[in-house]
Amino acid sequence: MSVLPILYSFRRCPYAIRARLALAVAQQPYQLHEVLLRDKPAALLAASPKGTVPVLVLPEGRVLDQSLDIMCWALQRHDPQQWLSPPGATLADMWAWVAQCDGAFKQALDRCKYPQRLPENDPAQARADASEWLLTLETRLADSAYLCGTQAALADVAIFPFVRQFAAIDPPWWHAQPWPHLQRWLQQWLETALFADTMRKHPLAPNPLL
Ligand SMILES: N[C@@H](CCC(=O)N[C@@H](CS)C(=O)NCC(=O)O)C(=O)O
Repeated sequence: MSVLPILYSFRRCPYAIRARLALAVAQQPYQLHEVLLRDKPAALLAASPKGTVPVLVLPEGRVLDQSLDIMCWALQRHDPQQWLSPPGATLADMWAWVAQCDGAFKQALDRCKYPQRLPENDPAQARADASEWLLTLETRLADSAYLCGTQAALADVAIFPFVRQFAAIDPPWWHAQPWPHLQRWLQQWLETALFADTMRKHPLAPNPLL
């Protein structure tokens, strides 16, 4: 068994991105196993039969197969930027934002991204549904630099990979929206060294990281 935790990950998956960001900021070493979602390794399915990524297998055998659990595990070990406890917000405040992202927004995002996959999907309605929540973020970010105040926190990091995915569906449309604060917030995250590191390409074979 590995002495380091093993992270099964897929580079572009927003859930995996949020997990990798938290592991990186928390300076937790791990071994990265980049996987193909259409050809999942048996070891991943043995650790977590539901077959989604990210999955973190700890050296003692414990398996974390939810991205938010991986974020919390990493940040509870080391949280140098106070992502779990930003001034002026509680964990409950942050979970509320993340629940909106992972719930209704993610559904609308998938309907925008894969318009043909769902029967009777109306892409215009999907975009309108997604935009409704993005406007909530825009309103919030007009008042404060980050979702939970003046400091970046778990809510921002958990959510921006999904907004990134939405923005990438139709970049000219995204840039034409009257959402300057949201656009700035996303752009700022995309330009961080942390994000660049997290998005480095890795071969499919296991790769020691950090
Ligand atoms: N609730 C899970 C969701 C993870 C998830 O759905 N990941 C997608 C990739 S973005 C996945 O692995 N899907 C399985 C597949 O496409 O086969 C989490 O937060 O980790």
